Amino acid sequence: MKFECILFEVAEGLATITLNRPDKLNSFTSAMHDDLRHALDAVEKDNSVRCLLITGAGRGFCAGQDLSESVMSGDGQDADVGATLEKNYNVMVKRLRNLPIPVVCAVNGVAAGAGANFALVADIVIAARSASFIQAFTKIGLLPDCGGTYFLPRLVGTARTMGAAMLGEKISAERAEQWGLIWKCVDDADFIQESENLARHLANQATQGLALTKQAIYASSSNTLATQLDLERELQRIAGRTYDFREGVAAFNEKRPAKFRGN
Ligand code: T3D
Repeated sequence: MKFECILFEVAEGLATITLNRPDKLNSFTSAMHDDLRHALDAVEKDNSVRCLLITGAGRGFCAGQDLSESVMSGDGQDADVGATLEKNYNVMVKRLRNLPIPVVCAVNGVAAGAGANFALVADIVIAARSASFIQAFTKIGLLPDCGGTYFLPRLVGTARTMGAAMLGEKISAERAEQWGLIWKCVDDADFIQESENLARHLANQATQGLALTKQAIYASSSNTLATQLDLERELQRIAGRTYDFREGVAAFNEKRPAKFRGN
């Protein structure tokens, strides 16, 4: 498969997408969206893939929409930002959220605008200490998109969301970890190794159990306790019928590491 704006590889159950327009801080172009669409097609079709890792090449993670390709970059007469969201960003966010495997985002540098919220789509976000998150939209008269108005208040509450969205200030990776915006901030020197270790670990876990974990946790914000308990019961029934559950219990009882197959 040929890609123009990303690198894509699959090895030992781990698919890795690297946004690859480093000179422009990996900002999104329509060609990059096409590449991401095709990479996600490949991930969805390949049953051997048990974890997806997303990161960026160079000093930035992703600076959001490439503003030289913005709907506003011409005369702006027919600007319809909603159409761009509908065609590219919204589809991508929903596909990533619904992937039945863990998605890890390794934020190597600045993540701004749609790039910041693209990172937050992931199930687990790890960031280099020098990385940062900027809700840059306010500086160009837009509101947070790419799921930002959904993810941010759920992750950090309304007060911090409003501050981040209205002021557009840089939020350091350390602060993002303190706020609970991301899972972990790690020293730059350890970042690549730790991100890969984390993703490889997940690629060897009980994949179906992890898919059901995602499903239950993401459903919880709109469920009552009673509905959520019912959902846990139903999903645990499914998990309880997997090979990996049998293997996990057997491994515990036999005092040996489990060898999960992902089903
Ligand atoms: O169609 C639509 O418009 C709707 C879609 C909206 C979704 C969105 O994502 S809106 C938000 C778009 N993003 C931004 O507003 C962020 C713009 N970038 C920045 O504010 C800064 O670049 C950063 C704070 C992220 C990083 O600053 P810094 O000083 O570390 O780097 P820099 O020098 O600004 O950028 C380096 C290069 O990347 C530079 O190119 P050059 O001059 O060396 O050739 C810069 O122009 C380019 N770059 C950075 N961000 C973008 C970009 N080029 C195009 N689009 C970008 N978003």
